[in-house]
Amino acid sequence: MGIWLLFLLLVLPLSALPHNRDNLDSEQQEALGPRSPVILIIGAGISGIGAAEKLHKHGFHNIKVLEATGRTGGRIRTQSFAKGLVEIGAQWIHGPSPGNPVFRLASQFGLLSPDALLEENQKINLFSKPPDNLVTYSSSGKKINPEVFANITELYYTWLEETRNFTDGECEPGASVGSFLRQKIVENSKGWDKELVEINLALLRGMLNVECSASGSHSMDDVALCPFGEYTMFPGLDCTFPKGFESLVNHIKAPLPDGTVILNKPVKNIHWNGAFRDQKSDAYPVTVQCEDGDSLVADHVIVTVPLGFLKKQYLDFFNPPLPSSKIQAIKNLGFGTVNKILLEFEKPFWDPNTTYIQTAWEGDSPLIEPNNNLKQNWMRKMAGFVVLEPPGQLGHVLCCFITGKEAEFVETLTDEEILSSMTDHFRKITGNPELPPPISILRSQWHSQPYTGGSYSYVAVGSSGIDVNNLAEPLPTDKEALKPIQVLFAGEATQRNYYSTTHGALMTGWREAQRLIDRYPELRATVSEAKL
Ligand code: 6YU
Repeated sequence: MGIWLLFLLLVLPLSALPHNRDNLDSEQQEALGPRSPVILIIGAGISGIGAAEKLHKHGFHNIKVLEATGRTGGRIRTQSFAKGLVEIGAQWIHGPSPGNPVFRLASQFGLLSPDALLEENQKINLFSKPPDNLVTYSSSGKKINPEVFANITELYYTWLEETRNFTDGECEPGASVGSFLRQKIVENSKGWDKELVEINLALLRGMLNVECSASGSHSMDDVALCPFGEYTMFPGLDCTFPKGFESLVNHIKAPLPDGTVILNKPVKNIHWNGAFRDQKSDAYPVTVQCEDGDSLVADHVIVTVPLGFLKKQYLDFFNPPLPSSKIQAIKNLGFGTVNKILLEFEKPFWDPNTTYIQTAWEGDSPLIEPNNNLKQNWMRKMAGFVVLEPPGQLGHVLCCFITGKEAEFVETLTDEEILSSMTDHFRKITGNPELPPPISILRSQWHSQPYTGGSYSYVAVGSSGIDVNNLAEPLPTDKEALKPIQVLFAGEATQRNYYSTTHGALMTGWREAQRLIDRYPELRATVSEAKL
């Protein structure tokens, strides 16, 4: 401990510190009366709502969740489309098994289908695998022999598994998952039959596009190799919510008293490390300024805004500014765009048991830089079409994923432009020039959402899991430990092993709630254990 810090500890009277109960002894706390700490949570996604519910359950009654938009759920967003409900954000519980808190809550609330609850499904251990009953067309309309696809896929998944075997310090600086896979492809392609080279390369390009949508990156060359294996999967066969993913958020928030969540309340900035007074003249270390001119004081603020928002706003959002470790983390970590385009058809042009339709674009290869004429080539980035289930309840709907710069470009197109390109594409691959166009379209535009700025985070080349930890670190940081915790950070990008997922986000909301719960043992004593 520095000599000055020791000196301060000995001489500084408690009253000189910002008013916070965890600096006071029990007599002083009693004299202060039973004021519950004021906690503001910024953002009503699953991390913010999860934090609020946990704090409420543990006896904290002075909580407000400030949400910029007119709805809760954030990147969990269920909408009506075709004859049923679809997701334009999170879709699957990745790894639905008891270790996964989203699965646990969804099961408790009775939100899952009987299949999803089968024990044998919870035990399936998958990192990544191609969908069953998949059909592949070449861009000029030839059906690709499933055996050709199966052979190259098997190789690809072996290499992909290998990308997870590195640990810190084992990689060249700048090594990416993309560069590793490319090296494997170059080495292996020397042994391929001549007539398979073009199709294998086109198929591998498509697999890298799928990988971009899992990682949320423009290119796998942007995703750092060494920390890639830190991302952890729970076992279980991915499943969906029959009544929509938002049904989970609605259940989590149900116990919160009316008025806890304030919608259409964008926060402009957070002033911390101060002594801000409320009407009763109590002093608080933090005040939050809203875009509508309101200011709210707080003992603690939990910031759950997406990394995409922080990347644009971190300079103006915090006063005093963030420490350099946090700024570096915000700049270094990746946050890309993954969008969905949903298309409804009057009648399916695919066989009833098909679950996935993909295109191998002739001439494409992971060994050649993609042409960057986005207007002409955006469709080549499509990762394929998932056939959404069940057709009986939903209608005939295909959902396509598109990532990166191409996804951002598509956000600028009109529905008509997208429909026209899609119709041409389906006519070409099926060889049916009369194929009827889709009857309706719905798509996400996550990049243009001002309070999101993209889809989810990844550990980019030049960053590591340490950046994720630094982003999660509360303020003031340890060096200023004399001060109580004021600003806490949650949200998917702050979870080192489960980033980019709903369960990762929920874990971080709970983590930060627990950090506060641990600081107020006297509140814990007021809550019966049965409630917890
Ligand atoms: C999952 C899945 N999934 C698809 C797509 C997307 C995401 N995810 P939120 O943003 O929810 O909340 C913050 C709030 O803050 C928000 O409401 C803002 O409005 C508000 N806010 C911002 N600024 C503010 C201000 N100034 N004032 C006030 N409020 C403000 N996850 O589990 N399964 O299938 C998918 C998918 C298209 C966009 C997903 C999926 C990611 C989750 O949706 C996301 O992590 C959480 O919802 C975030 O919650 P939150 O609370 O943190 O923020 C190896 C390896 C690779 C690693 N990746 C593998 C996993 C792949 C991820 N899966 C993707 C697939 C799909 C389809």
